[in-house]
Amino acid sequence: MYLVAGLGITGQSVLRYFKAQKVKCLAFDTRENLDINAIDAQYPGVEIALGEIPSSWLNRFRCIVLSPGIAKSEPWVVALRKLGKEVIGDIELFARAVGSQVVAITGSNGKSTVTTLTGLALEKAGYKVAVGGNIGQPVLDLLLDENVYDVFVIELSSFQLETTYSLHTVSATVLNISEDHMDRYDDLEAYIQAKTQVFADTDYAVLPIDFSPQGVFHHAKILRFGLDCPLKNCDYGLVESEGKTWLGYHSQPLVAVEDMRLQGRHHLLNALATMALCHPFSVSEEHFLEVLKNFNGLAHRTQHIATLRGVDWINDSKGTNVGATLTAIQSLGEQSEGHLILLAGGVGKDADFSSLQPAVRKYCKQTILFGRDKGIIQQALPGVNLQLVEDLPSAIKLAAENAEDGDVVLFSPACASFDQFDSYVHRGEVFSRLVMDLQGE
Ligand code: UMA
Ligand code: ADP
Repeated sequence: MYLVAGLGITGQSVLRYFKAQKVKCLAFDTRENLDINAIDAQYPGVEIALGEIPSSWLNRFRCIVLSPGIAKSEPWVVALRKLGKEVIGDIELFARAVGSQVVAITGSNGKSTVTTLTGLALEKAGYKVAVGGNIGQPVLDLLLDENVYDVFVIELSSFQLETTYSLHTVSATVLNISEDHMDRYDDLEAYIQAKTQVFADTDYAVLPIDFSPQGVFHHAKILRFGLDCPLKNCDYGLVESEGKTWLGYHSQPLVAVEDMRLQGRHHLLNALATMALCHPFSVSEEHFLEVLKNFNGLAHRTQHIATLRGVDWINDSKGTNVGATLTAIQSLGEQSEGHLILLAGGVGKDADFSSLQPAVRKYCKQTILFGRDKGIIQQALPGVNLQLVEDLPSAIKLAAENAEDGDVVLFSPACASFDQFDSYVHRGEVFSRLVMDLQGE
């Protein structure tokens, strides 16, 4: 018998999977006020507890399927482990059952972009591909799908990797490391350790040029990608040919940078990582070109929403950590020559916001902070032109009053959304709707 712990998107996919497999389980969520009516109706045989695990259940399960939002270090999880209960996640269940090839992507930023690009490139090359994981589509639902897939391309968070032990991948990457989720890890080292578990059993380890984790590779072949590296050290990097700069493999040009729809250093890195992840498969330069020529980015990632009275409004709600927001400020700041108005704030996850300071000073004429941890961010940015408001609608209103022709309003919170929104998607949708409402004013 299993205990499914957490009844969000992941927990509910585990319930569906167990139902299809006719596996018995109990279900539990720490949130006492969670509305479980819909869940209850769908899984009539499953007992559900909220708040605390009933003591009468303790002898009834041997394995916990833990949702990624619950830390393995929670005292009740630690206590259950001491009782000998096994703790796994949905990715581990997937790993034990999957019969096809898997490509896995983790890192602090760019995961969803690279996951999507890799899925598109493999599809273009004729593979039947399923894309899922932390990107929002639980992997177990992909297994229940009636389609038969050649390759699963999955985005993994550090949380998911903490409860994954037997995932075999054809290729896997840690795209980059910058501080995130410091409210869940003792230090950056512990966060890196969780991320590098993705290499535990991979045929090809795809690594940024400046990242050399120790002792996690076993039998893997290593592929390096990067921009500022001499090509001899890089497998996938930039190549000069015919007077143009290309994304290339060693000295072989593959796709001209000017042919990519998305520009910016981070997208060059994302494209190179995609090529490296596809290395073990048969994907040609024509396939990559088709994908990179047409890919216009995902919603909520530096997404242009509107130009109103000469002011560009950009939704980067997926900028949920300092590294992502820095990337957005730098790439848009260079284009807008210091005409940026930054809107940021939310749940800070114990991040060190001081690393934003040089870029904010250089590129942002004004910064408007909102949400739970606005005061913490303020303290980390001395000498910056800041204004503090309660919530996102007030921040948008203030930005609209202050913005002048030629300005760019960048909504890149550097924080999680859970103080005032359900998710980064909900937050991005609210931003986009409120910006569109400005049109009528
Ligand atoms: N929670 C409780 N008690 C519980 C269970 C959850 O309080 O018993 C809280 C968590 O602390 C968290 C929230 O509920 O605040 C959601 O947690 P969850 O584990 O139920 O999350 P799911 O709805 O299952 O969604 C998860 C991922 N969320 C997290 O890891 C927090 C989703 O990634 C992912 O798309 C989905 O599984 C499918 O795989 C979101 C995310 O924010 C986008 N990921 C983090 C990130 O990208 O930085 C890691
Ligand atoms: P993730 O899934 O890791 O959150 P996304 O692909 O959704 O990453 O991108 C989120 C944000 O991170 C983007 O809006 C952009 O600002 C930033 N970003 C994207 N790619 C990179 C990269 N390679 N390096 C640094 N920042 C990036």
